[in-house]
Amino acid sequence: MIKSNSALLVVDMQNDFLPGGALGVVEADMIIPRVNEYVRLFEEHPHPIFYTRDWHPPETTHFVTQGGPWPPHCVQGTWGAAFHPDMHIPQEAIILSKGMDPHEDAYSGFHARDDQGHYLEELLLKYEVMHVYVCGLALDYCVKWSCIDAANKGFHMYPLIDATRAVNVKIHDAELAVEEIVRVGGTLLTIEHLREPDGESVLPAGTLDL
Ligand code: VGL
Repeated sequence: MIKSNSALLVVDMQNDFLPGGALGVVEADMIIPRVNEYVRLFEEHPHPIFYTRDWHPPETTHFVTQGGPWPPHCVQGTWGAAFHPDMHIPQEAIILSKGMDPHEDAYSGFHARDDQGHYLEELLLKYEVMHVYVCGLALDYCVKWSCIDAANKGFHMYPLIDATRAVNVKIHDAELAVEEIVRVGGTLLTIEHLREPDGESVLPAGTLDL
């Protein structure tokens, strides 16, 4: 069951983070149907749905070409920055962009703004959201930092662990990310918990297939 005063945050489901993209996350395409299923559940109620996107300028200190950690990706207006074509994006959904400043990494969705410059936190407060459900890419970067910021800003936070995948620069990064999210108060959920009338519980992290 989805609580009232909830919102869904779909993080960075962009071509460059999917297989074939500049920073393609292994098996990220496999989560698309599940992400779409969450979107439909939130749409039915209806609850607000936010989509973040990395939206970098061609030159940024986020890229190796300027001394940063990552190959160029999600450059504004390019194919790589577009949402994957199989993503279901309702008309009412709110698109938020981040990483436009040439000196910021902007991993967290809380650094993202809508086309009028409103940050995610302002919009969540406007919609009286208390519960933030988070899915998308990548678990060990933008999903993790979005979850941590949500908790720090006082929201209840629920990572949807069947609708995310990790970059795994190091092999245990996915598990470490989950541990960190749980430590700051996250409640791990899968689709069954939202489909069932009173289904919500904490899953033991050891049983997860990430
Ligand atoms: C991301 C690495 C670099 C993400 C963004 O969306 O998780 N990861 N930039």
